[in-house]
Amino acid sequence: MQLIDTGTHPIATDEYRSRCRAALRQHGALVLEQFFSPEMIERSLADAVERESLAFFADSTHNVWLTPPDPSRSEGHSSNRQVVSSKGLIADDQVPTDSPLRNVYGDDAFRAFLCAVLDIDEIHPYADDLSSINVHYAPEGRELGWHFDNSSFAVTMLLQAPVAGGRFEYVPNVRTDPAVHDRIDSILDGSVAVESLAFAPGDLVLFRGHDALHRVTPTEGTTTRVLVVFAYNDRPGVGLSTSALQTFYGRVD
Ligand SMILES: O=C(O)CCC(=O)C(=O)O
Ligand SMILES: [Fe+2]
Repeated sequence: MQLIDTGTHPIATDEYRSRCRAALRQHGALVLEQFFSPEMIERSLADAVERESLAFFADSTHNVWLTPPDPSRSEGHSSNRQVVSSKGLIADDQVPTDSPLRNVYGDDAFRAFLCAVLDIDEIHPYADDLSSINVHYAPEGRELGWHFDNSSFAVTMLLQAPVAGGRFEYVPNVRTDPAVHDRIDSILDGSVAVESLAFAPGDLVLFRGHDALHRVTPTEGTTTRVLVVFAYNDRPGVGLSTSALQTFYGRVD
């Protein structure tokens, strides 16, 4: 099965790689439309829909930093303001062994392309059994609250768009702003304009979510938003702590 449309997206060429690298550097996000083949999307979506009932929904609240609350700060401080994340997910060990997602994740040409575009020397899977490939599900009314990612980059692919809602919204360079707490307040209060990133099933999305505050709005309508996260590290041997595994997956192995 062809995984990537290399006719439209010549990922092995220096010219294409530098164009993507420049665009990511400039915008903090890169959407490569129809990057994956229709067969790959169709197979992965069918596998994902079959496993939706296995998804773990933490139904948790968290702050934008994904850290525990800080009792030494005021209630309104950004470390104590809670947002809701109600989407669910399945972990790497629930993705079928013959899934085309595994072929993409492990593909040398794809990894070399990511290294070039992300400007990193090495790319490695997670050392734990749960984190490398995840499928996220947001049925009607479910969302992902405002947060900064712990990792410096994210690689995702939408498999199914909801009829409405499920919009990816972001504000670049918030973490690094000297007025970071005020910026967070106004974003959480909904008093400033935010940007949104449009992408469709089959698009490859690269996003620098470490410094950009971002969220996904609640799904509207009965079609579940389904999205794949390909999670990598630029160092070998990195796994999530048992407390992080428990929070994200409701289990540690
Ligand atoms: O669902 C998305 O499009 C983004 C997911 C995300 O921000 C995350 O998993 O940290
Ligand atoms: Fe994120």
